Amino acid sequence: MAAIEKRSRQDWQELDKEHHLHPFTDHKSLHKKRSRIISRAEGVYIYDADGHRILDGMSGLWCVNAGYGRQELIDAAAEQMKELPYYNNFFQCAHPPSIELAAMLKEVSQPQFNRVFFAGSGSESNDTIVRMVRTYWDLMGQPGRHTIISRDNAYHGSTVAAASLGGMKPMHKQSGLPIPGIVHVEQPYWFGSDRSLSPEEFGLAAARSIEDKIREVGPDKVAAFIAEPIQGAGGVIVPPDSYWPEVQRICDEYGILLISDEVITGFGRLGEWFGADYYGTRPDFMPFAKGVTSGYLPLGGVFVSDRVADVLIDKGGEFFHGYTYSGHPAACAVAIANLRLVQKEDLVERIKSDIGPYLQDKWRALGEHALVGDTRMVGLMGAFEIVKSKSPLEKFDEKRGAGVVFRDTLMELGACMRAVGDTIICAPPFVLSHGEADELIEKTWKALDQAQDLLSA
Ligand code: PXG
Repeated sequence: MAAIEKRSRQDWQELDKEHHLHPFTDHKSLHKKRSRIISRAEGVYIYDADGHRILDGMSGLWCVNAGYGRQELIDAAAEQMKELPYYNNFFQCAHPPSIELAAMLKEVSQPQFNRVFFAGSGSESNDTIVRMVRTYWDLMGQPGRHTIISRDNAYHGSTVAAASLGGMKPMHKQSGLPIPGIVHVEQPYWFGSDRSLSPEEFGLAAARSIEDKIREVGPDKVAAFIAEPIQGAGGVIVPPDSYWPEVQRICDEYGILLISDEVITGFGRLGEWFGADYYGTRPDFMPFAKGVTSGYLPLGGVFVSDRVADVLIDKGGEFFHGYTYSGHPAACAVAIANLRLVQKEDLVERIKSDIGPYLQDKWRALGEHALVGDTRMVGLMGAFEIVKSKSPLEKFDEKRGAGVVFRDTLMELGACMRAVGDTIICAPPFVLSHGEADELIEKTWKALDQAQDLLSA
């Protein structure tokens, strides 16, 4: 029997307004127009309570990689819930789903990763990393090494430690963050710079800002550097090719732990299993979440390299950290089924050699529209920039909300992407067909034309 009652759209909206506080939401403005109620989904489409079909160009929130309605995942959850709906991995216990998944994750990751620590979300995973990184250096006899370097405009989650790692200024301002021992350097956002350097020169300079920061803080005080291979929530910031090799060089030279935040890029999004594989880095930690279960149940975790895990195990004693839902059995069972599905359908390779290049070509062509100043897409993770004029380059006044005008227009046409300021971002499910890619692009062109009329009115 379904647990959810049948109600009209208006009833849902009213109840929502009265009782529900949403994440990252200005409630006063939401209450003026009410929430869009999404009531079901199938394949790459979501449906609202009025029955409108919307092509989901964001895979939910960068997570429904396998698409909606996958019976294998539904069955895995139901069967595991019948067998063992919950037990913990504390107090010298474990259960088959958490063990099986840990072993499976080892198989798809780089050779330095043999162990995984489970959490319930990406934010929790990054909290775990702050604790583990500092504990590692304490155990190495270097307790002064507690500073973690991150980047402006990074997103690493919303708990106190994860938001501190993040570089979102409004988040810091609202709650007295970052916590001590977390500092930020510039992001490798060439289009957002004054473009006086070539992208390659700019990439090197952005990487070297990490080295400058290490010298400023003191090399014996820096514990780790954390970054998303491609910044996601910050606007799909694809670094110039020169960036990551230089970052790896700097981390190696100063003995600093490298944390590759794979919450969005993990499990195939870039056409490789991880962003670290795509860029050829060798991280010491990889936090993950989202795509590990295709979002069907919440699960996060951290790949911990032998360099760190061996020290924690040999010298660490008890690590005073963990979550009730670390390795939740139903979530782990769904993750196992999801990874098998990704393997069986060869979805990572499909992104690399089929749907990725197919969508990328069409995405690049959007650059011919008068409103589009820059396009970029790696695997199935892309963005374009809405501009007022291309030459000379002129952006819209922030208050004009050009990105939101486009996003809302596209939604009316039946497709969904996200606006980060005037940057439009897109990350469709891995199972997107060629026909669905055509539909997404067609609707984008139409929405750009309509947005252009609205913005010039
Ligand atoms: N790291 C990265 C790179 C993320 O993108 C997190 C950590 C935190 O994960 P949890 O599971 O705690 O949310 C994320 C999450 C957006 C948006 O608007 C992006 C995220 C979350 C919510 C909204 O793009 N990413």
